[in-house]
Amino acid sequence: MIELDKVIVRNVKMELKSPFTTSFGTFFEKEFLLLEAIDKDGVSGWGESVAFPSPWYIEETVRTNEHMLQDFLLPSLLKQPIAHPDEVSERFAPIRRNNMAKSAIEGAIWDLYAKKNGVPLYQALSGEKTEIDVGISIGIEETVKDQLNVIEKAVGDGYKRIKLKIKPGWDVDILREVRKNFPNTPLMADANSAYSLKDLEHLKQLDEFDLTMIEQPLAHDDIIDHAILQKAISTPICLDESIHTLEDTRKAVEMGSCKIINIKIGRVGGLTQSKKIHDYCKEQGIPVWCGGMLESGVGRAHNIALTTLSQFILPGDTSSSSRYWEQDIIEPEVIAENGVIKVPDRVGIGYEVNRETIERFTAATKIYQA
Ligand code: OSB
Ligand code: MG
Repeated sequence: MIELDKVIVRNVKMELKSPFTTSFGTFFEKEFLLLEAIDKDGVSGWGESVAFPSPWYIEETVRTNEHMLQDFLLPSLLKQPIAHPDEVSERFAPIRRNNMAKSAIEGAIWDLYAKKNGVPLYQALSGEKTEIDVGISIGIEETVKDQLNVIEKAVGDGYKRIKLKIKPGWDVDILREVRKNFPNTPLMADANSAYSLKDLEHLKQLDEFDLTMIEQPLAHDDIIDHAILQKAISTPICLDESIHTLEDTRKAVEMGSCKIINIKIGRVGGLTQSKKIHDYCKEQGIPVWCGGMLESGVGRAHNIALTTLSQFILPGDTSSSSRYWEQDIIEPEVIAENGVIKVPDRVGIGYEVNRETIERFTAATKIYQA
């Protein structure tokens, strides 16, 4: 039984080493909620909300997450114990969407559960791999030269694939230039919903670059137009923003809207739902990979644990801590060496949180008592 004593919700701000630009805007720093669930025996489990301060990626924000946690999600967990983390998403089922808020506390409960059972989180999830292959997501730079330099460093670091952010006006020409300089590097592009079917002829030009996939070219809430686009291009489409549930996944796969799924734990409401989507994709022969949201070490640790499941065939976005942070909030920090992360075998998320560092980065703290 997991009987919670309290949940501490910290509002954390971490400086990014350098700005990160997508089709929808630029991140200069990372503000997020860090959750610590403490049970009656004093054991702590850690979770991270991947909601950003502004709703430009999907609709959730740091503040909507605070609201949902405070008024709905935490009260339902604090008043009644649970036997297994799978029950968290069941208990949250009457509450529509708000998946990032749900996932933040569910992740903390999974960590707590694994610690209480004396096992690493990846084993609690039935993960199989002891090391995972990872890629890197690279933001839009101001000049072609800058973009090529950043890619060159990432290739030198050994990442297994390079993901480039694209947008109208920064797509075909830059990809041609990148391909010319890196003819054999596994390359993909992420549009973060910057196009529509009006751009269909334009997007066909991407087929010449041998991309492993194009991620979320069309609207954040679309699966219909993506099916039309997928029929017109040979580059596999991967859906990110459009996938919030197993049902979204089933519909996208059945309609032929994509050939690959990006699973982000926060976007789909937690690890239990991520596993369900993973299992369905495995049955269907659809490759999956784990997306990133500029996470701190706690979120990274959850991504690593999930990626140990067998259908995570393609390298994900979980790069080294040092790709974004001067100092991460976990110890040791996450290290990808030649594009490989060794899965930690300590209990729970497998990394120690550094409470002093967390304290330094915390702007506000709220405590919710059972
Ligand atoms: O679409 O995958 C995305 C970052 C912020 C918002 C959306 C996305 C991303 C990334 C970064 O691509 C991935 C990472 O390194 O964490
Ligand atoms: Mg994406």
